[in-house]
Amino acid sequence: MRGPIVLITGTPGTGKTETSRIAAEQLGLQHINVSELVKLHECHEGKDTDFDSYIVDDDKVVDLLEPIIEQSSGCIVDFHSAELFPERWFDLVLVLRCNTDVLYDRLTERGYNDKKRSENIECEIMQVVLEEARESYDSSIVHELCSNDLSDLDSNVERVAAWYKNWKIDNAENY
Ligand code: DAT
Repeated sequence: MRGPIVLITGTPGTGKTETSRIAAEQLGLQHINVSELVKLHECHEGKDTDFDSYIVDDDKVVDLLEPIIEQSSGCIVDFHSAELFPERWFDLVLVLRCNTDVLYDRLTERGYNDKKRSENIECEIMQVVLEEARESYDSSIVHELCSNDLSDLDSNVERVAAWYKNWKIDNAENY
């Protein structure tokens, strides 16, 4: 039986990678940073020069991840989009949210150009990723979490840990 699969999603800069990295390390789960895999395995159709970002080939991403997910003993998938993955993959979907002033500073620090930063802030204001997640997965597994400061980071990691503990109890016979 495969292990628990968690999706941590949200607008770029909301803290997906940081949250996933710490939670995965603490819980002994694999961290799958999909953006890194897109670059490494060229699951894209080149770069959108206006936005300085890769045009992701969704089918290639799903084909690449499918065997990894199916054989996983437990992992956290980290990506800024929630709609390209099959619904059956995930046991828990966390959507990280951020205040716009906080996000503005993080994206500035990351060196995003004005257009890319504005696009992402608008995406956060319009709750694009949250809506995607709500449309793609059962509402009972989708949760919205604040990720503005370090206490949020701690409590979000704790949230994953508490969920994982329960998952292990519920799946004790098979896992
Ligand atoms: P993402 O993977 O969503 O693009 P990230 O994990 O790379 O975001 O985080 C962006 C920056 O913000 C990085 O410098 C770490 C910091 N950060 C992430 N979550 C945070 C939080 N809850 N509180 C304070 N800083 C945070």
